Amino acid sequence: MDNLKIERDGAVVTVRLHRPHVLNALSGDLLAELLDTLRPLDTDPEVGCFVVTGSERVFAAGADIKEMAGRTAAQMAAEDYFGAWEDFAALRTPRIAAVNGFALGGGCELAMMCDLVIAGESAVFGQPEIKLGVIPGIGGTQRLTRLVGRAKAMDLVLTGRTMDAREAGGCGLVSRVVPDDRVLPEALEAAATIASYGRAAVTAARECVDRALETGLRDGILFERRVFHALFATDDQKEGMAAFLEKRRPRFTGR
Ligand code: CO8
Repeated sequence: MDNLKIERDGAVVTVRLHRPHVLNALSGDLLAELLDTLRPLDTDPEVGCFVVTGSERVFAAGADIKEMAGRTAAQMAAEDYFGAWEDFAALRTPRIAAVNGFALGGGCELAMMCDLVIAGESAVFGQPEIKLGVIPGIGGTQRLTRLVGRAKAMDLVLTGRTMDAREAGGCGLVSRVVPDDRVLPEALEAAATIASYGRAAVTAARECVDRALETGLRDGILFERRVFHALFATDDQKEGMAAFLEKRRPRFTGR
């Protein structure tokens, strides 16, 4: 592992982006390592949540500009350059972005591919690609617009300006803004909490919330209700409700 540092604590796996000389710029090798690492863990029943983080200075300063700069349009298309980020987005294990410092371009897009974004007060978000003569290319125009609305997305994407954590929290990009030194502890705590719940319910919950961004209200409500009904086939539903009625802590088994 050259570009990542991986730690596992029980059911929580922390992935630390580690390319300090280029402010954690996202390269093809980094993406390949990330997917090679997370794919097997994604189907491990003992793993309940991923935390993705960077350093104190930077989450990720975007896609690796040096790697991309000389490529032709034909090469980009032939390789489907960075198309595999959608494989990261499609992982089924919940994931939390723990963001300190810059989350720019692809870094902001990576944060948006996570289920929770926990940011330090000094974090900086933005889609500055317009300044490089390009546009966001890992879902930025699509996810940002769904999360923060057209007005703010246009402002960020067309001017390339950055926003601080407070603004990002206020507009729906960030789940929680915390003191800088609390980012990783809060993320790990949230991850352990999520990992302690029944897996079927966690998967169902995140799929239903994400469905809200992709479908009409009537279809979304029906999808939610059907999934809700289906959870009554799990042992964890029986255990969760029995534990409540018996005034004890539930013991979820993932069945
Ligand atoms: N790629 C490569 N190298 C980078 C990147 C990057 N994204 N960001 C920083 N670096 C390098 C710098 O070149 C510098 O290297 P060196 O020391 O050799 O000169 C080193 O990291 C430190 O950077 P700075 O000296 O610039 O540090 P500062 O603290 O002065 O500034 C900033 C920090 C503001 C974060 C600044 O580095 C910056 O603006 N970086 C670029 C941010 C950016 O434009 N990001 C968008 C990149 S494009 C993108 O993400 C598109 C995604 C879609 C691609 C998918 C296509 C399908």
